[in-house]
Amino acid sequence: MKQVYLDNNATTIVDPLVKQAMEPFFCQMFGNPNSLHRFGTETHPEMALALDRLYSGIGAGDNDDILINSCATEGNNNVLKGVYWDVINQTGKKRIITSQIEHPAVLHTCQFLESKGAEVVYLPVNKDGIVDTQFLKRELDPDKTALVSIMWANNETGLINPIKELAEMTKEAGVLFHTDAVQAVGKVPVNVQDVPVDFLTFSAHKFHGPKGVGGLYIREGASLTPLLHGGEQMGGLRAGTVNVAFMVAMGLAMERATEALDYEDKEVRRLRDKLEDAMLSLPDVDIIGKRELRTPNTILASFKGIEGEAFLWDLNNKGVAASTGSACSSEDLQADATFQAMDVDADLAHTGVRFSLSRFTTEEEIDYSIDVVKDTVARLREISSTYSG
Ligand code: 7TS
Repeated sequence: MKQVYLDNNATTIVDPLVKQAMEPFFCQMFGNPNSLHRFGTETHPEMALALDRLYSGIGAGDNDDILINSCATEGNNNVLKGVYWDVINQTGKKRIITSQIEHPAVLHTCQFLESKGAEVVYLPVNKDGIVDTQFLKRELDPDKTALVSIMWANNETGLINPIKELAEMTKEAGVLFHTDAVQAVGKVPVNVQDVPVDFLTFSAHKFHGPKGVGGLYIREGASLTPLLHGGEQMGGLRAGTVNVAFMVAMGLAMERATEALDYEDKEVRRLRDKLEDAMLSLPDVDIIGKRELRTPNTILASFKGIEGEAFLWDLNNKGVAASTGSACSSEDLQADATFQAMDVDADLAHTGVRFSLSRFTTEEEIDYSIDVVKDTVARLREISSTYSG
């Protein structure tokens, strides 16, 4: 049976060239980069190249830092807990402003910090499903606020926040700004020259790198207490022997994802729109968020009267892999807050299904998925009408 992977917001296939690039670091160039012998030092040029690729990928300056870490969850924890130690615990500024639609890596960390005395404001989204600068303006009291943390693009809806405006407003107020850019890197241009963020998190497995490696960008001058203490790796900002293979892989994955941005914007978008149009040709289907406000690869669709999980099950049986939202929040969709703000039918919370493409998705796969979606919707609706009849 044909297998079509349409859950690329959860994770992506490793680019075969990226896999090939990390191969030598397991059994040949396996030295600890901190060792002084040849086994250690021979890894340095490849590590420097990987860093260069990461810096160019997001437009980082020479004096900025990019910490190589284990994932975006770690990066988000590092920023929020670091600011807790550095600012909230040391000054009268107790407030963190975030949004209701963040990934649990931010939301649950904020809830933990609330239990330790931080005051957290969870901004709602507007009728377009994005965080409005006006909402931020109301809460952004520089005397009280330690950090603003707003995601670049949402993982469930693909909706892109006005991140430049939000970051500029925060900077003008003299407050630190963090963005979780996990769902933006490799999908839309991400450039810290244009957007004045202090901290930015990304994760290799969302742009065709391996799982278990990520990056945390720190702008020059913004300091952050480390999450991990120990050795002097990463200039003392993150202790622990660097995973050289994964660092090299992430560098190449970043370069290739950045080079493919044009393809993403045109071809991935075209295939996404083709699938979306086919869904919209069916009765009682809603798609969340305007197309032009979304990353080019994402659709969150609701098929009225069809329970999301039943739908996924049927799709899976026919070889199409989609999801009911974040694999990280198993019960409710993170997007519940979005639905409320957008006045979307409450039923959607149970009927929402996310389809996310990548540059490895083919036209043939989309055509097959369209047939499967149409058949499945017809079949499930027939069953439900038989029962209700
Ligand atoms: N932030 C965002 C916006 C994400 O989408 C995810 C993963 C993470 C952080 C966590 O990344 P990790 O590197 O720590 O794994 N999101 C999803 C998802 O939408 N479905 O499965 C995982």
